[in-house]
Amino acid sequence: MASPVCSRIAVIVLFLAFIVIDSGAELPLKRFEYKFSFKGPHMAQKDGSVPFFEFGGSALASEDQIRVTPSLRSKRGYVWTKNVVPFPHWEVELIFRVSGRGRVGADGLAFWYRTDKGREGPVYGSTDRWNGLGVFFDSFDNDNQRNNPFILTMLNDGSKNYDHNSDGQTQQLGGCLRDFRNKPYPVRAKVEYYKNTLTLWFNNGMTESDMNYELCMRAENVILPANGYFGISAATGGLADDHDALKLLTHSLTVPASELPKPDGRITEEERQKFTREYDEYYEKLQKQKEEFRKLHPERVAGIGVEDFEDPNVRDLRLIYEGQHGIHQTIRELNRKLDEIIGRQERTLSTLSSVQSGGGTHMGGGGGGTPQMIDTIKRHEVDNVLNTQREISQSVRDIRSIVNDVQQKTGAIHLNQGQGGRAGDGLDFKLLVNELQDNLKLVKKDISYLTSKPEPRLPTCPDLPELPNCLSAGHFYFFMILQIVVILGYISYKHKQEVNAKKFF
Ligand SMILES: [Ca+2]
Ligand SMILES: [Ca+2]
Repeated sequence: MASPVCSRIAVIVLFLAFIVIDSGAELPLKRFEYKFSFKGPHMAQKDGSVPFFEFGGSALASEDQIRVTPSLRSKRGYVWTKNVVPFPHWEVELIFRVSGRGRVGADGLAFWYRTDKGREGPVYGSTDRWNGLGVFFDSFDNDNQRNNPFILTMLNDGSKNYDHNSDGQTQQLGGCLRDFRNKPYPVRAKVEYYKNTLTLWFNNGMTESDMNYELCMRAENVILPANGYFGISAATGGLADDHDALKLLTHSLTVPASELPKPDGRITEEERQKFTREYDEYYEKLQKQKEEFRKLHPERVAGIGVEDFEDPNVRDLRLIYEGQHGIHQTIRELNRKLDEIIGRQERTLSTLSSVQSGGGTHMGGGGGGTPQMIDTIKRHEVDNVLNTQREISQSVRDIRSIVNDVQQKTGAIHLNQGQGGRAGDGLDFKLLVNELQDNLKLVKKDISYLTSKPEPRLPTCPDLPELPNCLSAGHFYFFMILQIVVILGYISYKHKQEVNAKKFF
């Protein structure tokens, strides 16, 4: 039960917060100033100009942006409002893109509010010694302090030269180290000058949102000259970036009436007479109109009385009462809706729990359903559920018949295997298996015999060379020739012996 209470408290706190914000709001009144703004689409006209702006140098306007400089070396471009800014407080949002192929870019882009239109010059494409404010988006690290890209604000009264060599670090009013180059979305800078306070917010372009602003700098007691011009300028150097201004959105800021200095109550006699005269004239006119109304609508005259014209105080009270009544009604309505939602949740939970505890009860025909079920479940939903259940039971029946079929076939196979003595395939199969088993046994036996048998003695050459069991071909021929020579020698010897013996006889 804690959640509904919390919800109601949250709603009430929200209302109170709105009331507090409303009553305590001291935000300036904002008005969009189209003569000091540009944005796409159709930004550039047919002749290439942008209404209420003038530009020069390398600046070029297209449908949806002004390319202040292209990514070419040593370029300078500038854009200025044609008219003098007539309002003392303002907020300017600049949406731009600085993109280049290099890891480091140059030189940077500047937003200006100054008393002259600083055409082509050395300070980010504009002239030096300005009178007013410069907000510099400095890409290139001239002083090698590894602190660029840097966003820097600088005031000047027309006497100072911007020090490029130190990146203006000693001259700045304030700034922040932020990378604004090559971001997925255009980056945004919002400059506000209100009641002598200068504030700069920066959106780093990592998202498309125009809300992700973070504070870059704030300075109080800043006095900017009146009647200045807004401008944008940019420059490239040895390195070059595209500097594209996509939008410039200017709002004038007005101090709320509650904060304006109260009149001291004294008015001149002339003004008093003028107001009195105006009041008399108005009163006479009103009386005349009442008379005319009475003449035109005599039937309603009786109903018109003093009570038809209410006192201003009474009217204020009535408006307050009506407002409170409206809030009261809204809270009651919210309460009612909350109760309704909680009731629905509880019903859903009870339905779920009843289904979980006794899922089969609703299948018997719905007679046992709770009253809430009858209230919430429609006829066609019940039909749908019944149809689905019918389909499911049909599927179950199909599956059961398939399973039976499979069981029967499996049983038949088992039977065939069990009755191995019968003729037919079963017999052949068994014979084949027996044969295979016998063969396998034989093979196994052979293998075990072979593995257990000692290694056969291979014929080897004798250790002694004089008893060769095996001969090489050379030895064989040698002994053969020797034998022939011995036999021939023996034959010739014997023949000689016989010849000698014949000589003695
Ligand atoms: Ca620099
Ligand atoms: Ca630097």
